[in-house]
Amino acid sequence: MVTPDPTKAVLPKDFIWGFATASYQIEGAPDTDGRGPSIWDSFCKIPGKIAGGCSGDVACDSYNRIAEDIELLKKTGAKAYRFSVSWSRVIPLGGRNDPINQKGLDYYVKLVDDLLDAGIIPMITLFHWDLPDELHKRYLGMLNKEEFVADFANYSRVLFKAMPKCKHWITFNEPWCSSILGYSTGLFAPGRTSDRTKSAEGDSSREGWTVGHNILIAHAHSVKIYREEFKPTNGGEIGITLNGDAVYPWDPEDPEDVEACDRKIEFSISWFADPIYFGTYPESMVKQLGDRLPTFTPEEAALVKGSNDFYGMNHYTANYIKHKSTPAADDDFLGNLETLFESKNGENIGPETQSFWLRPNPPGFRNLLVWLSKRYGNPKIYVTENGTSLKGENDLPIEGILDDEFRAEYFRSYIAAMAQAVEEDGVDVRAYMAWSLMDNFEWAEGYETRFGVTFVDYEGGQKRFPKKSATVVGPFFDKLIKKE
Ligand code: PNW
Repeated sequence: MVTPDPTKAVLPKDFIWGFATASYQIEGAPDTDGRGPSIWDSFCKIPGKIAGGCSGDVACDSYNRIAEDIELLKKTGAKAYRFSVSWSRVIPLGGRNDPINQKGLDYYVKLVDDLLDAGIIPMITLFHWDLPDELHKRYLGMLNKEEFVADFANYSRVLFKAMPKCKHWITFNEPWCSSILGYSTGLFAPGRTSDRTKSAEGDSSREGWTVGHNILIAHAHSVKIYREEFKPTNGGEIGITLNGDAVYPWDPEDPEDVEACDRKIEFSISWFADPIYFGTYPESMVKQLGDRLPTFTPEEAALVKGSNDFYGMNHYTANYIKHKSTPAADDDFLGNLETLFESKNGENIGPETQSFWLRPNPPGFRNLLVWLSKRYGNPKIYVTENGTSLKGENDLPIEGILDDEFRAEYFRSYIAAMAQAVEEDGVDVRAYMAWSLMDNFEWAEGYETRFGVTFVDYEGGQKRFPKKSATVVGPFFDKLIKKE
């Protein structure tokens, strides 16, 4: 089914849209101008961790081709660009007493200036998973609350000070992924898990929850610094970006499946959003995890509560949710339930993509926007990522890759669902960043999975070729955004 073209402008006049990327996924140049290694540089060196045994060593070579990338953005008509800073480019060893690498910092200062000159609003993510490797070696990185919080505070301050012209800041990208994939399943750097076939160290029953807790406190400190030391003079705003999938009960007649749906969202989103909006963890998590879930001191709870100027939302897919009747396993992180692509009645959630976890289901986006808006008191929402891979895209000849109607239709239908949530349900969405500006290093899936609206020819010297989808997003938003 083809989504009808929007007939009405329903998004606010100052709505901003654009594309997102992340440092380790696009920059390459791991040693250039004094950059230090991150945990992803080290993780990629471990055999078997990344599909095809590849790394971000070259990626899209964006560190050297940033002028070209800005041209790409201009061609799409984008109003904004969300990118992340590589911490170890700016402070190669990462710590608060370690030297700043001026050349690394200058790269981002110039990027902000060049974007603004091109009429594009910069949106900076401070942390998109590439922790300086030295901090992991020194004190186990995000597992160490005192050290990590102090080092992240220092790093944030360095960036806020250097880039007063940036008015949109995101502290952490998807802390769920850092915590669970990095410290419970071990699929992402630093790869810690209880599974001794994958890692010599780790405790999946506890470490993920500890890391999530420490990230929340680091986020809150960074927000306090921004609000007290920078916001009064620079204006600007700051928030966190959380990932979460939409949910449908596997059996809509079974109240336990219906209840498990909320629990699924609580274990992914509310884990972070409840402390930020209410100062407490969700009851369902406290109940299942007991003392494995850390507790906030009253000072910490007060610091974390209210620490969002906007809600950053990354969203891709949906699942059918089936409750489990047996007690939760120690390494369970979903809320004691199963996530499925088919319902009891045999309905399919959406077509397959190249990503095992991703099946498009646009109405789910609207449902989740409504759920979030209700639970958190109608916050201002920035969609900071949304996009899809295509089954078998990498195996197509270039003409096939450039004709990515499946991705174009994903964007039309997801953006239309978002517009409905705004118009009919009163959800306050103010920004939308498509993932991603270009094909890039898709973490453990390497380069086989492409998410870009621009094809990057990895074998042919990282040349860029816009796909059909790159030309679709702009005109679609043009019709949806009010002119006055
Ligand atoms: C997000 N999952 O990650 C990230 O923010 C991006 O860096 C990434 O490239 C993009 O989505 C596409 O994957 C996710 O396994 C990675 O459920 C994995 C999952 C979800 C999000």
